[in-house]
Amino acid sequence: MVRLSVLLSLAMIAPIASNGAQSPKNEAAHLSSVENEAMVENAKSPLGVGAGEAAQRAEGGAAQPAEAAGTETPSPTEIKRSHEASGGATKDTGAKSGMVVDGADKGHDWWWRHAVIYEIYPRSFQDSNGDGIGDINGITSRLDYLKGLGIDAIWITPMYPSPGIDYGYDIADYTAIDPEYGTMEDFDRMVAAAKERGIRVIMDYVINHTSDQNPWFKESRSSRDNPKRDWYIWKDGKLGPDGKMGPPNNWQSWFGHSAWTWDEQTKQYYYHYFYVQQPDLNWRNPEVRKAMYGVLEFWMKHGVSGFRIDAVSRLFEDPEWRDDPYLPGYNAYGDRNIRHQYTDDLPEVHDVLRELHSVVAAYPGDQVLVTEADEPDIAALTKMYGANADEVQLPMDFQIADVNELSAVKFRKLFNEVETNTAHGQPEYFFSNHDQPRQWDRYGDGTHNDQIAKLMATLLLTTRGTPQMYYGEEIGMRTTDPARIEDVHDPIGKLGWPKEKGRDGERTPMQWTAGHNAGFTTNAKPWLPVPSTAAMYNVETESQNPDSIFNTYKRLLSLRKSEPALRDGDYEAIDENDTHVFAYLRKAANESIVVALNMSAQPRTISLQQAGTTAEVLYHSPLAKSAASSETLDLAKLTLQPFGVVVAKVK
Ligand SMILES: [Ca+2]
Repeated sequence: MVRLSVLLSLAMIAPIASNGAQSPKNEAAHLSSVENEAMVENAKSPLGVGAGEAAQRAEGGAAQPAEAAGTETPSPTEIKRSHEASGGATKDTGAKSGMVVDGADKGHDWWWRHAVIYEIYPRSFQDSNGDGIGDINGITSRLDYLKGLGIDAIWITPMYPSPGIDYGYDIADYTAIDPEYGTMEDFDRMVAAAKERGIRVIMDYVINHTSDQNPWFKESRSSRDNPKRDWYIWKDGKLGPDGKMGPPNNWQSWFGHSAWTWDEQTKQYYYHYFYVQQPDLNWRNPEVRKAMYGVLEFWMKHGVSGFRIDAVSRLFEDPEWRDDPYLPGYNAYGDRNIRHQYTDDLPEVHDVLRELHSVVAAYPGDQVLVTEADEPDIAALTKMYGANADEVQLPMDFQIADVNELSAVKFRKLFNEVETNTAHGQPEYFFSNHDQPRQWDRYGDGTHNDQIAKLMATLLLTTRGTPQMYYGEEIGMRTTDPARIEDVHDPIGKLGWPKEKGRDGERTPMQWTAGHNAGFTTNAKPWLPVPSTAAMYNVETESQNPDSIFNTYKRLLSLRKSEPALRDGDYEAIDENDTHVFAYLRKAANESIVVALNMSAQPRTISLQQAGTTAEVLYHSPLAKSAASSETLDLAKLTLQPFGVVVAKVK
């Protein structure tokens, strides 16, 4: 689902952002609810079905689970062990203070701990049949490219049948492929071809709501006594002081106005956190859980290796239906500001995450769960791992994604927090995705943007964690908003124009070549226009230039694989008083790699003797005139150019 609060800081960087104007998204972000301390009693609903049982039901019990790419040993829950290094208590002792983390066990080589995940927006990646819309066969045709780049897994945003109100995040059928993107056979072929190349497939799992065109909802709204009535949140209206019937309470939709919509036929309101066409599922109903866990089984049988769970904090609402508290002022939609206290981050979310974990853990292939965890701080993010490492392996770290300025101080603080949090879990880092302006626009200064793109690549690919890239960031794609309201596809942009131009700008077609429509489609009219910058920033052109953004990514991805310290090593910040240069060590048993990132527009000379005396350059940008890779650096006196970076092996 949409990520809105990520735009919170955009206003601060307005001068360099392509669409830096304060937007409804930004203002809505201010409403983002923080943790809710006084929350309802944690009422655990029964799962109602064992994972294995659900697996059998999902496809008549006949199919064997498909082997995922690079499948190793099965991943039963008992493999989870304590994280001794960080002092986490073991499962047996009932960890209360410490946490244990799935994958902390050095004896098992969890693929997702050292994988690089690449997010594909399928509509915009590669069109194979000339209709101007990217598709599954298009992705398959680019798997060699992804393998060559060094990608281990792809997360594909929704390709399920959908009316497209929220571009796929309103799902009408969870176990089918939208004909716009191809067929189930195309999907199976893609997964098999990916597996041959050692690439895993992660599916988007939109869990909070369905489309109003989903047959489940159609049944639910057909009558008050339909068996699926309780699959969604239905409620009588409430008489207001004026004697008129109104919504049950003051809950607001993320997109403005009441979160309740009146249904004339059955004379009740249904609840939707997001659009009117996206009714929320009732996760307190065991049948809903059973059906949604069956969805996981279905895709695992088709060979996927995990799921990215959408908008997970919104799964539950206050069972007492209390009004949310008002905050001062009004939002961009003209509503009074409220805190989403009773509709966000209820503790029962974690019951569901544990259940999801057990469903996928019963399958082979080390299935991974990634969450859209737009948590306000490290403590909230840490909770996503689960007290016994029994929830999510990879919560996406939006804190680091959304620093939105090149600040050595801020990045150091956040990366240090990740190291010292009680779970010491594996973080997932990213800077761009389909919901926010691309990093080129949010972190660029207008003068050194290409060099900054290389610095961001270094930051992403040399820190401890699982990096997630967004298609096109490896060639420096930038946000290109529509020029006219008639051209806008994203409903947010239609609603908010011209202040808010929506998310089309970060979803433009992948730029493969300098030729017609950047090689994305043979159609005269791609679904979104190809930006003019594609003439310079494309895979074909950049491949020829050893110092391009593309070749920087390639080099760093390759180093991440070849250098154990970058692949698996510990992280340790060094020279921590420097306000301009963010420097750190990555340490494995037999090697130590130093990384220094100059986050300022001036040359900086630093001393990193803490790391050692000399170091051999693995990657250096921009390359100093005298320098070549294989150069030996004097760590006592090291000069970095504006936004310059160095990655070097300590001798
Ligand atoms: Ca197509």
